[in-house]
Amino acid sequence: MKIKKLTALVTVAMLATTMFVGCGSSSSSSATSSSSTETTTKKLVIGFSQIGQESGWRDAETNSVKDIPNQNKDIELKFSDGQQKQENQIAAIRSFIAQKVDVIGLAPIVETGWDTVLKEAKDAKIPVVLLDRNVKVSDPTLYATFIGSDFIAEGKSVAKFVTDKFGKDAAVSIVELQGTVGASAATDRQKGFMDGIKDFPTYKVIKSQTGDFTRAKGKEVMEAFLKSEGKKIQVVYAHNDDMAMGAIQAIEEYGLKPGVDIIIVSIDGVKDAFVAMAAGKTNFIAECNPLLGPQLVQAARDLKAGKTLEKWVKSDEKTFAGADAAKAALPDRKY
Ligand code: GYE
Repeated sequence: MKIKKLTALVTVAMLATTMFVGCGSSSSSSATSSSSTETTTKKLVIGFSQIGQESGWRDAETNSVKDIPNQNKDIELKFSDGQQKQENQIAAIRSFIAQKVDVIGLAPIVETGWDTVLKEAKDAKIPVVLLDRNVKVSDPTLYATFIGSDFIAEGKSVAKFVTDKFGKDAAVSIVELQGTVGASAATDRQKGFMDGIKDFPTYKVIKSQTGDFTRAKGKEVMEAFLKSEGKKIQVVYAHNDDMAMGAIQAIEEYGLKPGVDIIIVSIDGVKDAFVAMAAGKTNFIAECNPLLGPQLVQAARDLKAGKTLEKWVKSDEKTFAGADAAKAALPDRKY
């Protein structure tokens, strides 16, 4: 009797399982059939590893990338925010590889330390497109292309504005707010600027410290600079606009006039910087284009089609000096 009951139970359980499996298979077969109709229109999948949210520039780039699927119905985007940690970016790339995306986009927080994970992507035959910042790798075939700005040229253009303004023989005391330590955008902007003032031996960078590309840190570091150097400071060179905005606040709180008592020069071209320059609070902006989503799409399509890309697709950049230039440019600023 007991055995009979057990057999009945097992039979019911088996039936239920079959029904469940049957159900599952029918739904999965409908999924298969819908994906088979999709095979002709199979989406191109891009995995993008972003650095974080440190600046207005970064937000503009994020928006540009996140807009990709809206503008391109045949593209699926997987987006990951690294929250300022290289290890998070490496984990994101590994997860994109596991998910077998078609192309990986990477905005690398720092230049070094990417060899291993890029090799893994290469072994999986997934091309990597570097967006906005560059890497230093042992083998250049570890990435397909770098889409971004010439940071050395940006630094040089800032230096040229300063040397033109103060002239050959002036003794000029400069403080520098550096971007994220180890980032190509910081290293090269410093290099370009130093190169630009090298024939001006009376120009001195008297203080230089990182402000991590953020407004809050830019303000904090500028406060410390003002505390130790005070009115000696004639120029603030900020590696991005957000740190310049922080410096403006610090200078105002210190009781000096930014843009007048202290000349402020920075890079990016975000709207806030143009508003500040229109108000005379900052003096020079070297533009750096964050709207790289469409170029990432183009690169992904080309790679999927088997094309070899140029190793560096350079952004076009403009420079702007003074309140009038800022006022004229403001209505057209896109970020
Ligand atoms: O200038 C800065 C951002 O990598 C070019 O990163 C980018 C830089 C940009 O946080 O504002």
